[in-house]
Amino acid sequence: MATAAQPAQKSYFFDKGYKDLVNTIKGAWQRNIDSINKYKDNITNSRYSGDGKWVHIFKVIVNVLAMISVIVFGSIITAFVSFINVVVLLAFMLVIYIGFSLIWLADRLYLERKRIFTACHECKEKSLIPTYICPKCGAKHTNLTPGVYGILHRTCIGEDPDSYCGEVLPTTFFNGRRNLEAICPHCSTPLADRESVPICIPVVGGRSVGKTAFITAFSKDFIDQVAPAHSWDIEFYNDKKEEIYKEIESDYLRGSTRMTDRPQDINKASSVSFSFFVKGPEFKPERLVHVYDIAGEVFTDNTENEIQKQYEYCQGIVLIIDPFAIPSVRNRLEDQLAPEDIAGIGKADINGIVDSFLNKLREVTGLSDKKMSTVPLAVIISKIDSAGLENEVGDPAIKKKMAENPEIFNDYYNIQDYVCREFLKNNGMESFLNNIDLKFSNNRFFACTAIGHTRDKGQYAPEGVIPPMQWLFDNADRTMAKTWTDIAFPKKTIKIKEATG
Ligand SMILES: Nc1nc2c(ncn2[C@@H]2O[C@H](COP(=O)(O)OP(=O)(O)OP(=O)(O)O)[C@@H](O)[C@H]2O)c(=O)[nH]1
Ligand SMILES: [Mg+2]
Ligand SMILES: [Zn+2]
Ligand SMILES: [Zn+2]
Repeated sequence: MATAAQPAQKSYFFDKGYKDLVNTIKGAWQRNIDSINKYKDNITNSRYSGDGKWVHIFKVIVNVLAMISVIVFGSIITAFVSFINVVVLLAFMLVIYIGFSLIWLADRLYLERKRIFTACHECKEKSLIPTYICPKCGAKHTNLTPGVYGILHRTCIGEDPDSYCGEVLPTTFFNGRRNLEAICPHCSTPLADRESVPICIPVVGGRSVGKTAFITAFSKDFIDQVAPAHSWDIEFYNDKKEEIYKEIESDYLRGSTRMTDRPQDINKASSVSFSFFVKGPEFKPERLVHVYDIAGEVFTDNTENEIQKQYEYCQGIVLIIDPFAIPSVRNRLEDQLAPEDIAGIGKADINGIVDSFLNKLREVTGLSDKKMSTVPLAVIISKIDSAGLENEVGDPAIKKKMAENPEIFNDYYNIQDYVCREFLKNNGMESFLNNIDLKFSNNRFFACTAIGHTRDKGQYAPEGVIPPMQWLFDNADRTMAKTWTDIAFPKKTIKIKEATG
């Protein structure tokens, strides 16, 4: 609980009460010393004032006795009274200490149990409690929790020593703290998280694999179809995110994608989050979805502006693979591709991307090579509308398998996982598959087309973008898993060995 001093009034017993006590005790002892000095003076005066010998002796005896009694009884009484004083103050301090500790604990447990934290949408740093801003004077309260400044409320004194603020601020989750304005403790970006439960999903992959197209298709379909079907309300995180959604809608309508830049200004973030709240009676508190779009360049050139802190706490990762970036697939099917599709092929080597991604993951999470990551990983083969890939990993391929051996191939998304792995294996990507299985204990393969056709040829017609996200969301969040149940994913996938005998 020890943190930087807050611009707030400390409770009496932890500040002024303690000083008052010290002064009282000091004063009492000083009075004893003063009395002793007075008796000493009496003796000195008697010596020089011409008292007779016997009178002087008498006065000496009386004053010495008085001094002794002050030293003995005065000290005992003063010590006793001081002791009572200390005990009473300590008792009050203890009661208050226990009081704020219990409420502090309740607050902390609530945040932890509900998995509430703030994932800065700008710098991606995680904080349990952001820096709250006093609505009256703008003072920064870096630790607005129950404590020595108050149990349920604290009084802001402001940061300027010459002016007193006096605003009373709530310090817990249950009396309005979430409604105060907040900023990121690391980069001071204004936050609007309102103590919601974040669901953070980065979308990773090389340049031009279709990350932005995937996010566009997912966001539009989730907000337009999935949310209304479940009676969830969507609210954009802030105006900037609403702007992003306008771009998403216009790209969706035209069937285009925007190239995601890595900003040249190194102070700007390399990844952009599209963030929105999902609200509904089942979500208490509301969920805050962050989908991170990262320029593919970041994975090929190692040129990101900031470390992607979200890997440390994200609840799921989408790894997109452009099938046409696999040499054998490209060689076999290139002549069936439209010129726009050839131009849009991902250029980087997939194993290189994965290695670079794993390095970054290791960097932020501190996971050792041997220790597998437990974060759910959805590996998605994109652009399956092109060159008849649907027949290899899409719906026709799944139906064919199902007809071939209905006993083993009895679950649609398990078959999709199976055909995707088989496809990658048959195209020289076995080491990639092994690497994924080794590093991610919870992984599932999917195939999708985000645009549904070659780009700029009309509105998006996505297929397969929602299932991987449902799988990730359900893994991330128990309440989601109970409410978003359009697809029931079996716990176990089909192993290639099992199926081939
Ligand atoms: N046929 C087809 N082409 C797609 C699809 N998705 C993406 N593409 C093509 O791939 C190109 C790149 O897609 P983006 O979504 O911009 O890829 P990205 O991964 O965001 O790329 P960077 O942001 O540059 O790293 C697009 O211009 C399209 O030509 C799809 O579903 N079908
Ligand atoms: Mg992009
Ligand atoms: Zn920040
Ligand atoms: Zn204030």
